Amino acid sequence: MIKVMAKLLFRYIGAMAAVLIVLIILNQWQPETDETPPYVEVYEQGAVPIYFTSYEDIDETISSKIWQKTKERRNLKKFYKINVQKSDLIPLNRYIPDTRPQELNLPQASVVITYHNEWPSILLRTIFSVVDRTPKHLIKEIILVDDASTDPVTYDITKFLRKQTLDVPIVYKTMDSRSGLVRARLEAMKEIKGHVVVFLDSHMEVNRGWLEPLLLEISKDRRILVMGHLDYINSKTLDYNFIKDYRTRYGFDWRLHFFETYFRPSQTIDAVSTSTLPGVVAVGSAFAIDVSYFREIGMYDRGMKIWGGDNIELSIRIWSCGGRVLHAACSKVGHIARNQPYSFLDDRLNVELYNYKRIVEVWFDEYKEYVYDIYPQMKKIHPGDLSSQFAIRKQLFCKPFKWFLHNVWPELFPYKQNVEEWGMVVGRIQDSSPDLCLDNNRHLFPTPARLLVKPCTGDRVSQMMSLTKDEHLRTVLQCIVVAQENYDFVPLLHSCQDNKNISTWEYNVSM
Ligand SMILES: [Mn+2]
Repeated sequence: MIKVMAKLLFRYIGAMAAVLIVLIILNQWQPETDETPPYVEVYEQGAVPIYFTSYEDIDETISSKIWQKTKERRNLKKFYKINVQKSDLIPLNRYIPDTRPQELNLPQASVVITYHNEWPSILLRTIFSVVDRTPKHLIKEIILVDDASTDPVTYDITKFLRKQTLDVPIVYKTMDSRSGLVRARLEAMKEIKGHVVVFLDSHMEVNRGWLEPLLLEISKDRRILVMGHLDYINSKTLDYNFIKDYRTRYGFDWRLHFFETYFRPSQTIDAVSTSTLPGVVAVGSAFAIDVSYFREIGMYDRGMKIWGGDNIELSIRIWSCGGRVLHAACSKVGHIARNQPYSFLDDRLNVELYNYKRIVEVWFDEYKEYVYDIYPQMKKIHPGDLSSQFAIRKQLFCKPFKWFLHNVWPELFPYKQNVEEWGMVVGRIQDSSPDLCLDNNRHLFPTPARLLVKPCTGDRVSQMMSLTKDEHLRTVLQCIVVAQENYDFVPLLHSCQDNKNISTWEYNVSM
């Protein structure tokens, strides 16, 4: 009986040992001992493991023998409450796993630069700034699209670039005929291998760490368009200019003119210099967008011609269809501001009005009449096929333009809506003197500025005033408030938002 039990026990122990061996082989399981062999470590690229073994490095007077004795004499593990012998066997610069949230694994970007007759050193400096100031693991490629340049010096740029050893792959594309910014950028989209696309103008210099803040925002929420902040490179001196902590936002008026303005006070009240802030319209010169999101929302309106309004259309579409347009504070990009040098195939205004008509017909609903008021000639323009744009608006369940005006761009005032009167405010100093009109001097900022009187021109942008039903006198972008200056009271242009002290006005016909 005892023999049988002993046999069974041996068999049992034998089976256990076999299972244990299999486990060790499969899981590389190791029994815990104090004498662990040095770790085989994987190092960050190029790193050499450094061990702390030479105690003389700390104090030359202490020989390794003394150290050895110290180690033996004390129960070090008990004294330090850490397995210090094991610590000695591990390199000081050992590899540890990256345990940050997945979202911090920034996606890779493809940088798209389109150009038409750009001067070589200007374009090349743009490219070199991207190569030099972008971490290599975050950039998939640079895609250069030559939009049918006619100047041979621009045409030859690729020859110079191909001779350089750049550690970023460059993809070269050429348009067969002048196609404009929108179609050139769409052509680049066919080549995109990165998760994010960054569109840059061809006359820029990206600054340090420019890409990471853009990618970080996209990694937090892919349904965004995120812009860098543009610093100014002077077109005459090429000086790189910037204003410390200056934050800019962009807007547009009923002319669909794009302009630079400030943030509303309520948008910046809790912000610090590094806070991401919501924008209205994207600046086309430098922005990033998730490639799959960009495709989902229909990319650019392919029907648009050369240039003009493309950034307004894209931004309204993003906001109205559930996305956001953001300003990243820490992505700085130098941009050479210059007057538009490109030759338009058609007359420039006609090209712009064609694009504007596509925008307002699809997106502006009843508010398109404000744009037609300014450009009556636009009514006759045929905007081409808009069916794909209407289909996008329907498919994405986009909100009406009214929502956009209320929530994203409340500064833009529909001057005929909820008003007692609208028009020019005309007056005379003497009976014999010419008519003068209240004029906002084309002030586009919400910061206070003087209201002027000027000869009446009928200009809707500077002289259009509305007396609202709640008795505010306002321009398309500001309210008129009475402020005390020394002993005088003066009318000032003032932001209508975040302002509880807007003056009230009366319209007295009998006067
Ligand atoms: Mn530009």
